[in-house]
Amino acid sequence: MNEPRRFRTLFLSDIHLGTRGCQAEMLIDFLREHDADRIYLVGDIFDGWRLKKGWYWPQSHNDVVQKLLRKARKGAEIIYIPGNHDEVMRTYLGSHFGGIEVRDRDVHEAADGTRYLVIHGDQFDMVVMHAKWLAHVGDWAYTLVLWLNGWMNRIKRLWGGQYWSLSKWLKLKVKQAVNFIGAFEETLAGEARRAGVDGVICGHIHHATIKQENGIRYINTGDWVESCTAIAETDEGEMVLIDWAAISRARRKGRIVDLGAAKKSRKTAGSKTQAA
Ligand SMILES: [Mn+2]
Repeated sequence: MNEPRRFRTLFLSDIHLGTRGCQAEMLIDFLREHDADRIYLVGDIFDGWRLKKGWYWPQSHNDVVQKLLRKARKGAEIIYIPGNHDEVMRTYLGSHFGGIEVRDRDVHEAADGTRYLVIHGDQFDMVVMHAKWLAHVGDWAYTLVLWLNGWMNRIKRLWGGQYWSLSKWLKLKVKQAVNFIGAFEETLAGEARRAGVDGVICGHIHHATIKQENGIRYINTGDWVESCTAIAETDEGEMVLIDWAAISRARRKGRIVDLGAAKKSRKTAGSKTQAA
């Protein structure tokens, strides 16, 4: 087995452990093959809303947790930034669990000096919904909407919190969803600017990307429900998007090619033996 590929930092979000949609096996493979000095868990790591409706926790979901704890034991710094589906973790801000620290948001300084705000992103749902009129009002209204957003989430949860699936929504209303993604990216980039940093790394909308948005670096980690993506920082501070589903697919195809290559090399080796 190959040595795991080491990065300076890994960013993972929207794993949704505790739901049938969670691609735990894919994530276990990914964690087996990747290591980092620092790992950010950028929210919705487990799905408290779903678990409250009915307990679903197969062995593979345990294995994901064990793999992460093991990385922490071996010296990785792990920072847990809660999201809306695991917002129960927001009551533990500043706490440590088996070497994992819980923070509401963080500023990550990359090796090249670029500073990123790391946040899940649900805090801005209402800002995104009302982006148009919020652009015309003052700072106090923006702050008020952020505050309301927190309460809206709490009320939603009290009512049993309808499970919000972006993919389902995408299929229903493609055009509006595209607009929503655009507005989300703009809002989060705006928040990074307010925080006085160069970029933002977030999750929440299950749509992985690395782009420039009005002079701000916008990075989304994607998810482990559909896309199986992660963001990794190299030792030089470069941010790369790892599409693990695509890599796994290519490998499955590659295995057939490899078998052919092995046959060929055996033939070559055979002819060499004959010649010798
Ligand atoms: Mn979320």
